[in-house]
Amino acid sequence: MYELEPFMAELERKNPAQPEFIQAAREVLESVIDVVNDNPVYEKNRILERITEPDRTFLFRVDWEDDQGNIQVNRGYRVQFNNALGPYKGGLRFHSSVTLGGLKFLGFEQMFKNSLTTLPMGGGKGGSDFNPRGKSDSEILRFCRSFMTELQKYIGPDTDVPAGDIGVGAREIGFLYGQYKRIQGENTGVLTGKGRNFGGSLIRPEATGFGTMYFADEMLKAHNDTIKGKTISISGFGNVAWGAVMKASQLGAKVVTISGPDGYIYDENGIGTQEKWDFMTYLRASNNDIVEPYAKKFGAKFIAGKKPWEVSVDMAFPCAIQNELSLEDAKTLVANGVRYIVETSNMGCQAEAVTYFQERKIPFGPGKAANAGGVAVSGLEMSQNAMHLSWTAEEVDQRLHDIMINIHTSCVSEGTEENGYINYVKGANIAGFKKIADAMVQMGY
Ligand code: 2IT
Repeated sequence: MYELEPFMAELERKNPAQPEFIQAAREVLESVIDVVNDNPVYEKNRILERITEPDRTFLFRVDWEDDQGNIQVNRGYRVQFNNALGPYKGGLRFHSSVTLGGLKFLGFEQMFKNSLTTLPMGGGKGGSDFNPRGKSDSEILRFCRSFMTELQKYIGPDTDVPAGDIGVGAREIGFLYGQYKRIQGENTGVLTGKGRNFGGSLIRPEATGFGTMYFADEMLKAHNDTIKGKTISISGFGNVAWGAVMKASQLGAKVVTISGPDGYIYDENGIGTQEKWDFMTYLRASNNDIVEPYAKKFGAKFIAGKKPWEVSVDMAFPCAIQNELSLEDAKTLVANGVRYIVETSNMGCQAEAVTYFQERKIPFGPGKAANAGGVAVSGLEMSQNAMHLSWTAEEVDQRLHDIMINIHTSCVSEGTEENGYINYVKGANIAGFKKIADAMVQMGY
């Protein structure tokens, strides 16, 4: 029999100063421990010990030259967490907060998320503490070249397929892929999120945001409700927020906030026009990491230094970064009448906030289910690359939609409690875990 607390104590002892990894592991283990103890074959195969230890981790130095001719030094990482279901798959994050522990949490989450998509992908994550804020395009190019010069040793289209994440969008993927191709001399699906002209999939840029709205739509249907007419708050202003804002508007909801490190925008008219969506893309490409210019351009309010969770809405979608929504924020949202939370950033809510929502029986969709559309379309990009052809936007969007509906169904079947409350966290963790654990058992140690 596994016991949660002694297991967690040992995991913490082995992974000191990795609080996010411990937080992510605790959440999954709390959900799956009964399933594991009911199936002795899992303990016999030491699945919990094996699933909480990455297969391997690469840590390397990245030297690059800034525009003044100074040599800058950053750290690069790739965590290959688990490849039981397929090649390691997961994004690269360029952000000043990146640490090994942070990437281990992301790789761990990625493994279960990828399992939920039902596509053949294992879990991995990588990145650097390089901060794109204020960097010129040529600095970003030089950094990407240097980063890939080392990373290319460890990845390949059938072994490990990175993609984007925070700070890594189409521009960075293009630079990274260019360097991979220069060194390896091959056109392969070794990265996803590529440009349209060199193997990228239609709908990949929109996929995470579209997917979270498809998932939300299913959540509402399961509660005899509809997304049409709902008022929504979104945090962040990058790729994920952009896709989510567009799909929410198309489904008839009104998004009233986006946010950045500088504060949040409150747009009472709704962020519902192509011009506003294009402006979000422009803000991201400008490398300044601020949203304030939106307020001036569209006559909306800018609230400096605050998060959007103080606004009264029907649904809240954290779309920025881990732990961005605290217990205090959860209390404010609930006091203001929020009815659904759809975590779209990876582990966007602190553990106490999640518990607070669940105790009040507020439907809470966890990131590893709600945001799986991004990596799902990455998986579809791999399929298209392997076949050397490309699908239409309609075909990719339809497959994405079906995958999100299936993920919702899996959450409901594994997570519905006796009182009828759908515990999406538990459902996603159990459904994601079982496939990986069974594959590991079947393949031996
Ligand atoms: O967190 C995520 O799922 C991603 N950053 C996307 C990963 C991918 O391989 O597309």
